[in-house]
Amino acid sequence: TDDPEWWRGAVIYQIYPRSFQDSNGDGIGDLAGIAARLPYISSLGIDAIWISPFFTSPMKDFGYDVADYCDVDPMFGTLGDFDQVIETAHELGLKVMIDLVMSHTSDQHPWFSNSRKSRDEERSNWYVWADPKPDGTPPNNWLSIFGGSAWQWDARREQYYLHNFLTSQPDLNFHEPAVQEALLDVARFWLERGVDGFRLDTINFYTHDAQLRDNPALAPEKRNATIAPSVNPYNHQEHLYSKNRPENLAFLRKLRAVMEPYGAAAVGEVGDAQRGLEIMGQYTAGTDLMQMCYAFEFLCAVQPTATRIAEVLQTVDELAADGWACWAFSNHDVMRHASRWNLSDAAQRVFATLLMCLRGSVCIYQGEELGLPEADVPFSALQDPYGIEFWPEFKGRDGCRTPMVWDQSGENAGFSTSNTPWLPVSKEHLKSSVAAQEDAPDAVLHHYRRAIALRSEHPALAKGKHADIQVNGTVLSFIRTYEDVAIFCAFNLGEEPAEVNQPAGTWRKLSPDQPLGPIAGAEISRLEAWQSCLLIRE
Ligand code: TEU
Ligand code: CA
Repeated sequence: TDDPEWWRGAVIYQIYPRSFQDSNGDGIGDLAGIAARLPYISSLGIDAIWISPFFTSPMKDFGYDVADYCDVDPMFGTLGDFDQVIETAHELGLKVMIDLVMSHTSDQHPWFSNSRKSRDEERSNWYVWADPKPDGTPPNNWLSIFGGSAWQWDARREQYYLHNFLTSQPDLNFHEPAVQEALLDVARFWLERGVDGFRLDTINFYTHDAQLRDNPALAPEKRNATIAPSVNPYNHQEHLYSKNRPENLAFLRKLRAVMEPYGAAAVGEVGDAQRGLEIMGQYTAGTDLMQMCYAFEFLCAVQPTATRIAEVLQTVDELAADGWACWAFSNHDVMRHASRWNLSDAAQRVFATLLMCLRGSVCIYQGEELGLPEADVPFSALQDPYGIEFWPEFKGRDGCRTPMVWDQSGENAGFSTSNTPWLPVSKEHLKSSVAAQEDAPDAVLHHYRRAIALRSEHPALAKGKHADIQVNGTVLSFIRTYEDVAIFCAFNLGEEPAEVNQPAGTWRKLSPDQPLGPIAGAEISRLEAWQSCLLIRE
């Protein structure tokens, strides 16, 4: 389809390529593996895939450290393999979004090699270099998300360089016009190759304060009490100057202008514990910035209550009134939500239905549709530098990155023929493999398919407005409206039966032949524990 608004309300399936399907037995997933599994992805009824980075990389952050933006890492295959992914995806009617990591490169990128050589190279100013304070300490108090100062001393240039993430991920200097041009060229390269859009990594980190002012400490009342400073001091600083700078908008406008002739869409990742939705509002306002921003609100540690979800939805309506959110419950950075929220099977189904009823676009992360719990990865098998740094208080991101479980064949559940996949397949996941669930009509996988199908059949669910967001004890309800269609959605997020405020008018059950878990009778004044109900107005 050539609908320029294909992204609005779309269901996007996130693929973590290392862990999806290995096609050549080296224990690492690859592009040919993805191509082979596209029919499965298509069978879910989703609209688009987002593939986490597969570019040339030393893999210190598993591809989020790019050494060549315009080539495929040999580990993942070739540009030809990527062309094959696009071609097959398009044949199946799937859009392809790739993950561009523009805020920083790998320290192995030739741009950085040149920049660190001396202060008079062509690309000397392409990264954020600064002199030490008189006592030799870093230029300011900015912190890295992955631990310690955001500044790394470079003995050759005798200066510090900025890295918001690993020391091996130096930040590009967006105040240098040539940097912006080079990055726009990267976007053009992939658009010319046929991609339909981008997931843009950490867009609120693009620009830093040129005066390098210190960040203030975060006021105690704004702190997340569950995060001790010893675990990650980053969360106790207000990142006023190291990110969210107003100059980001000018670059995002240029990027959008490059995308426009291709009808491409972008979802920008805005990580900010305090101001995420406000920044979403800024970055998705109007029609010349981002189409969508990726929201962290439901990637939270604690299971969101009906009240919390209502509050988030209302805040988006206020702060991003003409913008657009992209929601996710799980991704490659956080504990899988089945475990993070400690969900029963019934709870998991209600949350899946809820996700498919949210105003915004939505992402599901590979294995989420199987209801996989977080895998238990022992320290000895750990790969994630973030986990290694903060173990055991924070166990890192490997537990959500273990290989996809396809069937019961061999040791590796159909993921790989290697004896040593890069992360071990979780034994606990085996019973939930795709093959096992395909044969079980009651499986979570089929529930996801039905919920996704409802969303794509009803534009009201995908892109309708909200009306009447209500909380009644543990019950969240809202009405989604689009043109003259209205759909009432109610979810009991609690362990006890609960009352529902019935909307006025005549309503009938939506697709009674496709029940979303147990649907209550025509009288929906009462929902059982962990039950949802969708009604369409006659
Ligand atoms: O993540 C950005 C980001 O905000 C994460 O650091 C997040 O806060 C953290 O992982 C929570 O556990 C993106 C990518 O998704 C992540 O995989 C990369 O490591 C990071 O950027 C650096 O490129
Ligand atoms: Ca491989």
